[in-house]
Amino acid sequence: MDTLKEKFSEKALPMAVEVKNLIKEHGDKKLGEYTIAQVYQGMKSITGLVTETSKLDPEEGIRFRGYTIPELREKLPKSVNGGTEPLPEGIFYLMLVGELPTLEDVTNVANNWARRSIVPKHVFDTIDALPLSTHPMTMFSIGIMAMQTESVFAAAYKKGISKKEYWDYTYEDCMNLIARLPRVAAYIYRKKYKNDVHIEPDPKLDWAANIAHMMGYEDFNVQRLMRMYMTIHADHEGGNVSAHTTHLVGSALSDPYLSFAASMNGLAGPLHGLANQEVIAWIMHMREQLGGGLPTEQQIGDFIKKTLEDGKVVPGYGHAVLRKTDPRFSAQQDFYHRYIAIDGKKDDLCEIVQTIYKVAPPILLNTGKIKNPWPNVDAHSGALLMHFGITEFDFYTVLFGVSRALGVLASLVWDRALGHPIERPGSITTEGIKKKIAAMAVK
Ligand code: CMX
Repeated sequence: MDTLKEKFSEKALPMAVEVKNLIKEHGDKKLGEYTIAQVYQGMKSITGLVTETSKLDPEEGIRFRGYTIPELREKLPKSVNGGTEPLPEGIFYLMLVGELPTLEDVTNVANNWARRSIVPKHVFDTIDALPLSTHPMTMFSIGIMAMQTESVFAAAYKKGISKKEYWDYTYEDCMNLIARLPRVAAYIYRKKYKNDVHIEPDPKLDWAANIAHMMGYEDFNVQRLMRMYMTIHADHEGGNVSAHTTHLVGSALSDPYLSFAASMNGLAGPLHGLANQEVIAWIMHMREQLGGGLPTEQQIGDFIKKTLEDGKVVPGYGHAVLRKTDPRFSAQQDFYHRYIAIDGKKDDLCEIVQTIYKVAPPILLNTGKIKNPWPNVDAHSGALLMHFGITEFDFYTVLFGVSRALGVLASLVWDRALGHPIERPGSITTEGIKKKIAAMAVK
């Protein structure tokens, strides 16, 4: 058993007993109530899931095992080669076992993933069989599905295993998947945009730096960005579409490949992860309409109003839970000011992102219906990638997906360790709701 797995089992197995007892003793206590509006409108704020890895506060933003993003940027181990941003291996360790890792722990995770990172050839062949015009997220999801042949959980289940062993095989699948995703993502990138010329992983590089390397970017600042990007996108508690989908599909004991591919299909939606692509497309469209250059505050304001008038969403703004500026947006702003906007240098696109941040919130607030007028993670991420020459913005959600694997797969291992059963919420018809309203009126 590898050291991380051993550490996980030491934490999770006693907790599984604790949770069983907790349900036995306190299972009939109430956590909250919900309204008809919540049932119709996406179950917002209904606590219906247990997720150990992170918790989202509407005002403060995400905490990973109790730590905010600024705390993690300071406390998580960095690359010994002059790194200033956390290594994503560290946030995975933290999410999985609930303790801040040492540099040695992080190096062990990195070596563990490197050992598991070989992607079978038929996965590349499957991606190759798709038309080049296929969206990168579709290629990614299909690539993950093609890799399902490797599921040790599915193989063990077929042979027959005890429920007590589920977490063990799930752990193996999740570690293998995380180890292999960078190669699959980079393969899609190079196939689609770089004449199908591929770059082998560099065993000396960490997981995130290797993504940059295999995509063809060796600049230290790109490695730095990739480490931060992979850390801040990793998890956003359990109810978002990608996390919830992994949990839901996994609850049917579909193996981690099936569960994660399903979640990536959700991340590919424009109201979720695809918003990072949409933000850049929207800004490009605005600049095109204005004949290029840096748009003024007035012009940006007018374009936002026009977007709303046309019945479209302003991408990168709003959130189902957050009610303040997303700390993941602030971390990226900080990255821009710390590493790019220095010595009088500026980046046009990043500057436009800052101006939108100034102009958009009052306009969105003024609609009277948008609950959160502040930017989310996707409002900034594309501009940073564009700055470093990664201009193929329909690829951006794949990077989000690689990062999201860290959180949702750590959660999936917990789901199996705690023995969470199949998910099956009840539903009601509108007729049923009307009857309930009528019954309430009589009382
Ligand atoms: N632009 C225009 N209208 C918006 C809006 C935005 N950025 N955000 C919310 N609204 C609208 C909703 O569409 C809804 O309109 P209707 O009543 O006509 O249906 C109304 O305001 C109320 O919505 P809400 O309760 O404030 O927001 P929701 O929880 O329903 O939706 C989200 C949240 C993120 C889907 C929404 O804010 C949105 O569409 N934002 C733009 C897309 C985006 O950036 N998504 C990325 C989110 C982060 C991520 O998952 O990666």
